[in-house]
Amino acid sequence: MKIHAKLICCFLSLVVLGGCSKKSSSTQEESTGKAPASTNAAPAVTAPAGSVPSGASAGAAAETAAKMAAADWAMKQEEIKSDPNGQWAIQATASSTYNDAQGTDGWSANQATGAPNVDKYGDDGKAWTSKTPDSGIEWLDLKYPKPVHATEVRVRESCGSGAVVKVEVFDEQGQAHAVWQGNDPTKDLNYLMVKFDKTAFKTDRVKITLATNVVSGWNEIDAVQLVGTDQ
Ligand SMILES: [Ca+2]
Repeated sequence: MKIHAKLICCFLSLVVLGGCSKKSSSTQEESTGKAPASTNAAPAVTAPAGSVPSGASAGAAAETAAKMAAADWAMKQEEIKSDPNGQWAIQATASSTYNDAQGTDGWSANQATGAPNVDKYGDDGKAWTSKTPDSGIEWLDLKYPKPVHATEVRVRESCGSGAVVKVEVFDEQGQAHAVWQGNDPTKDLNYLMVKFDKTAFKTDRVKITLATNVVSGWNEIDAVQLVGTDQ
């Protein structure tokens, strides 16, 4: 019941702010002086600005563009989900979890294992998130069933997207190799796609580091796919 209420509140705040809050109370946000989360989260059903004619045809063009974008998004999600070279994590640990969630509790590290299961951008217990929303560096460490020569890591972000700052894979000796470090461009419910030259070693472990202070509100990760091959 508590979670239900929390989700509804989150949804409402999403509608109002376009951001990713967990605790409902706007009073809390006001009292901390935190600016509303960025509104650059692209609305799923509005037209690109500045390029449409006026009148009814504008509305129709906008609707078509939105539908096309939504279809592209769905196709991409499906393609990734069914990638024969992709694996989903089977174990995970994290620097911290919301409400100190353990095991299969909502927002625990384990919520980032398995295939993606968050349907809508926003706060959702089926994703991992850290204990606090904006305090700084947090990490998620994931294990995969099969060691592979890796070529890509795909991080599905589902709330407060854009806060990943580093992706590492580990070799057989347990040595970390950074495969990406930078400014995460991910917006909304989507993947950060990190492609790199095929690793000479095999890996079955990925570590995602976030700087939670760079995107206001809760930064949640639904799932992480490791892509690679035997040879
Ligand atoms: Ca999940």
